[in-house]
Amino acid sequence: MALRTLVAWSALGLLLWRCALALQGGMLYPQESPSRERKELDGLWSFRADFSGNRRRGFEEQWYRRPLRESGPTLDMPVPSSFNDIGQDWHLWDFVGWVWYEREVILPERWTQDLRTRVVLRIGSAHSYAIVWVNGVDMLEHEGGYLPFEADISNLVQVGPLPSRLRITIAINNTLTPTTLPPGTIQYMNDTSKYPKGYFVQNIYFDFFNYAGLQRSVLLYTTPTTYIDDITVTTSVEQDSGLVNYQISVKGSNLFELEVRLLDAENKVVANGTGTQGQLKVPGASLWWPYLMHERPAYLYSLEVRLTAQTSLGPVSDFYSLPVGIRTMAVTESQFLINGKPFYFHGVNKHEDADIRGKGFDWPLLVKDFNLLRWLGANAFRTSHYPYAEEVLQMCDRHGIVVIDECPGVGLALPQFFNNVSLHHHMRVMEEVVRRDKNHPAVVMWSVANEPASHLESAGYYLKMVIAHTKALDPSRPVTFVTKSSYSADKAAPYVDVICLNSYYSWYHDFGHLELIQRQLTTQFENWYKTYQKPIIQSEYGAEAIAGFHQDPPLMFTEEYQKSLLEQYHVVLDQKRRKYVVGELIWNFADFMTEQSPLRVLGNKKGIFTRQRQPKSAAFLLRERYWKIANETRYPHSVAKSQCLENSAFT
Ligand code: BDP
Repeated sequence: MALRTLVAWSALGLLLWRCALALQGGMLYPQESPSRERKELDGLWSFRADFSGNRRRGFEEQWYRRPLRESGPTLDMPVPSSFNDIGQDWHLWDFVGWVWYEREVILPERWTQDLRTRVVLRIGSAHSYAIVWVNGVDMLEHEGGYLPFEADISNLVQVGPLPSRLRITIAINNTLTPTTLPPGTIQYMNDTSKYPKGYFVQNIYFDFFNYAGLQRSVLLYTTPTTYIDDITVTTSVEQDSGLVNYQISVKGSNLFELEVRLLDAENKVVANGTGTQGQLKVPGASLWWPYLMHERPAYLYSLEVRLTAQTSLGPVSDFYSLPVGIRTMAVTESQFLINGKPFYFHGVNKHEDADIRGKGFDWPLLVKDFNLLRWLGANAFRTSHYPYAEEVLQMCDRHGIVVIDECPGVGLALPQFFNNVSLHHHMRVMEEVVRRDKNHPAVVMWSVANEPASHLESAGYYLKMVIAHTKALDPSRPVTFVTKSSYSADKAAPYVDVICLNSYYSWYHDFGHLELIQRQLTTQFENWYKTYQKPIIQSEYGAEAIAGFHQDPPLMFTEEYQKSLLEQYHVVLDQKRRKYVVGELIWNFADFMTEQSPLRVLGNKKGIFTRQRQPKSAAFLLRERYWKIANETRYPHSVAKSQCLENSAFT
């Protein structure tokens, strides 16, 4: 077996240290610690969509200058949530343009009086362009949904007598343009016999509803003025020792000391170090294994970093604790190795949406989805088609669910989307994704795009640059994009480490003809493998089924057809997975909302679960299959049992 040394941790772990991210500053997840506090601003915000013709009344009238209620009527808007499904007004559901959020908050005295405290405002995500004012002062702008951004607001809050009352105003624009990710276009309908003057529609080139708003938590948190700004961890294994390489960046002062300790799951210190970078050696380390791959999955250590510093105002200390999973990864011509063992992705693609909260982050939904993943015996998912909330990745780390982390590079369908401005933005988005997610052991691969028009020469160059940039940011992980082009036309496949293929045989092609799937899928795999000799993941396949629709013999849109289509795919996947196919991800975990179209019945119904997370027949089929594969591929070999249901056939 010729080992492709694309992603061997041991060789490359150190490299990562030298590869500083182009972005300034870290994006550590805000946590409470002896030196840090957080205050969540979730709950009800005041809200107004700017329905004016040019959507700019809010700027013309400077709505950020005074409380929003003083410039007109406001709605109650829950945060986190998408604003679209909350109201009863269809115009809000479909709104394109600027919406305004506002919230007032009173800060604790110690935050405003102790000048050794740094106060930060963090927005988990705002889709898609955001401007933030605090007490009417313009603090921050950010382009791109699905990723966090923050501003140090200490100067603003540490000024006067108590109480320190903050008014936070956030204007968000969900308009998609040829240079946003995802891209889109605005089309003015000029035929006044059909449309009123100024009428426009937003065209998008992807298949999910463009939910928008403050869809993740907004919070305030503190650090000392000299603080741990970022931590980068890479791991490798040498004989039976785990090696944890760390690099720490500190901001605020050059006069500091750092102590680093690694604790095991029982809180026992297993290694320690000092300084901004180093390597910790853990003899007999417990490795981080994916769910169902090993008897002891998802083992996490904690890297505790303690900073002490001298400042002009006196000594300060900071403390941050980062979960660390020790694991290795490598890609060969035909395998994806985790901890030196072949890993087979048997999982799902997801979306973040569900019922009235749209894409708003929600703990019950998160826990339910993880229970369903474990019930299913799924060991992986792709964050189709944008980075998910950080809390999702934390769950993956804890439960051993492997993640292909995808950026919002979806809908790159038109030639004009492959321009230099987009390329620059796409690279920056990858910097933000890697900066946020680099320390999650669950993340094993970056996906820079979904189904771009990769048959175009311009797309080939564009994707080559984005992939190269991503590899420079993080040489430790493989990089891919997901293609639907043919093996002979794709111009960017030469640059990926793993080929990810979407195909919809007997659904979008030769619909109704299930008997063609085996032939067409076999040809697909063989052509791609012959051309590239790289491992292949069937990154999407599936069929629509409306829960409760039944027909025998199976017809499209029934549960039976969905199930039969999957069965046909599985025959070929079973032949190829022992060779070079290293994964299968069903499209989709659950039904999800889309734009309205004659092809969609209240959204996309390719879920194996409904949008309310109830199983269709296909879910039971996949469950049986995933547990079977898990039991074939477990190390050391032993039979795993579903821990989820007592009345299950698998317990
Ligand atoms: C694939 C896209 C996915 C769609 C799916 C479908 O990657 O976003 O939802 O098709 O049509 O091509 O169901």
